[in-house]
Amino acid sequence: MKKLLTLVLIDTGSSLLLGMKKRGFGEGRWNGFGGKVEANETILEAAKREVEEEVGIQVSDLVQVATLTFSFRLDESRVLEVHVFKTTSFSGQPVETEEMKPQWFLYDEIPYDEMWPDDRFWLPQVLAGAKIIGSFQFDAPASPSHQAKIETHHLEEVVSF
Ligand code: 8OG
Repeated sequence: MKKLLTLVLIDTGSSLLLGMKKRGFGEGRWNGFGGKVEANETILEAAKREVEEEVGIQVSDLVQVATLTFSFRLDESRVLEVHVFKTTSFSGQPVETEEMKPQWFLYDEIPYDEMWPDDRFWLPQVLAGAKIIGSFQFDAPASPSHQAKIETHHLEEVVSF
């Protein structure tokens, strides 16, 4: 079954707010903020809720910049569809939570080696203003002991969502 997830990039135009994931799926990696869409909410509502829960700020003016689909050869039952949004508007101060430790990174200091391996394929394009539909096939879902490898990927630039 396909699982719907959100990912929010808080972006000033020259730096990006990332969080070090402290627990769960993606632990030990820097990422934007997001998580699962619950049954009673829209994708956009989920995106805003997750940012507030994970880093304590309120975001508005979210613009969708990517839809990324992830599949895993060794676990075909698992397919993730991640809706990625970008915004420059937020209120409040980023705070560390049980889930994430936030830090601002200048664009040329983004720590791709400590991020999901697909991010280096699509994130630079998104930060440069592109909108992307992407799909990535990994060998297996990542676990702390296993660095998942990308086997195939496909990216397409779109005009709008
Ligand atoms: O609820 P949970 O923390 O498990 O949500 C996972 C978060 O990680 C969610 O924001 C979506 C995001 N995510 C993936 N896969 C990938 C990926 O390959 N790259 C990036 N940058 N984020 C991902 O689930």
